[in-house]
Amino acid sequence: MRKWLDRYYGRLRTIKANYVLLNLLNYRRLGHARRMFRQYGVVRSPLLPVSSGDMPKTPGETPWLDRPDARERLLADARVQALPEPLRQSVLDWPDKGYLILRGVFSPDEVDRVNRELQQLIDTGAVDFNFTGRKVMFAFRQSPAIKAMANDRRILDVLDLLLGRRMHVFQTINFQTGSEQAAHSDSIHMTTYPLGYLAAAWVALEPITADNGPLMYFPGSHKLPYLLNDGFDHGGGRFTIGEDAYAHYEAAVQRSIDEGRFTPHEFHARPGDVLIWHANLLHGGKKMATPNASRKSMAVHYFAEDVLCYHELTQRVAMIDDDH
Ligand SMILES: O=C(O)CCC(=O)C(=O)O
Repeated sequence: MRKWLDRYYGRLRTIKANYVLLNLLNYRRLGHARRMFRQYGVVRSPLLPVSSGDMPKTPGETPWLDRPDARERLLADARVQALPEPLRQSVLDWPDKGYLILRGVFSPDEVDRVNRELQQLIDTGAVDFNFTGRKVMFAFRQSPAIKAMANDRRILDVLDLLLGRRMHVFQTINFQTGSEQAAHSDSIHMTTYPLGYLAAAWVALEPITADNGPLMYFPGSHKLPYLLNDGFDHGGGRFTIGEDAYAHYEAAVQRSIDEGRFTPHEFHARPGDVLIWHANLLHGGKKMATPNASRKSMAVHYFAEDVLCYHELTQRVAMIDDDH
């Protein structure tokens, strides 16, 4: 029965008309897309499917640390020189590595509060795992502790500096076990115009070791060209999203990892440690050595102010609440 339902919902997710209907029902939450369409001259209703092919032909402004002179700019920047070590060095390394690690950001109390509130929300049925069975999406809308962690200034200040714009929470994903998700770039799921104005922070909410499916990432891979719908066989048409689009995307990512000989790193962490990654850094979840091991953690995805946010794979604009 479960398999049949999964297949049924999987099919529904490929029909573009369903997203148009969903958009219509959530019209109020498309204000951001309406404003950004106007700002960037995209002549299109935000109700309709949209993807990178519908964006302006000029690429728009590149984030300052994705430009060739990023390191010189960082070295000349008084804000960067004033940062304490080791943060200053990590920020200097960002243009080359595409990630940075902040150790011990959150206290055991802050971590406990998040774990407790999430467990309560799960126990009372106020939140549930999504179709993957592993992710609790958007729990920051119900949990003050999760909202506070996602909006913590210690993370946001670093993100604002790295992206050169004010960053805002788009979504939280809470995990109780490893995701075991294959390597991907967030920009296939959450895309911006101009490209690159997204970043993620991943918070360890218990000890993370080689055993419980740590986050893995490929330093330097953010410099690969963005792989979007026109770069792999997505199999979609005018009315449908290709049923195997994501599998084909994952295969294309794996090929570029193999060609680029990127080395996977694992984020082994203590509760409260944070890893921040670039919009295009390839990353995923390592297989859990102990099946179903507990791996409490949270990923937060952030968009920059004044950029258009949309979902390339499912070809729809992002719904954004004004009070996010
Ligand atoms: O936590 C993981 O295992 C992967 C998280 C991830 O890929 C994401 O949040 O984009």
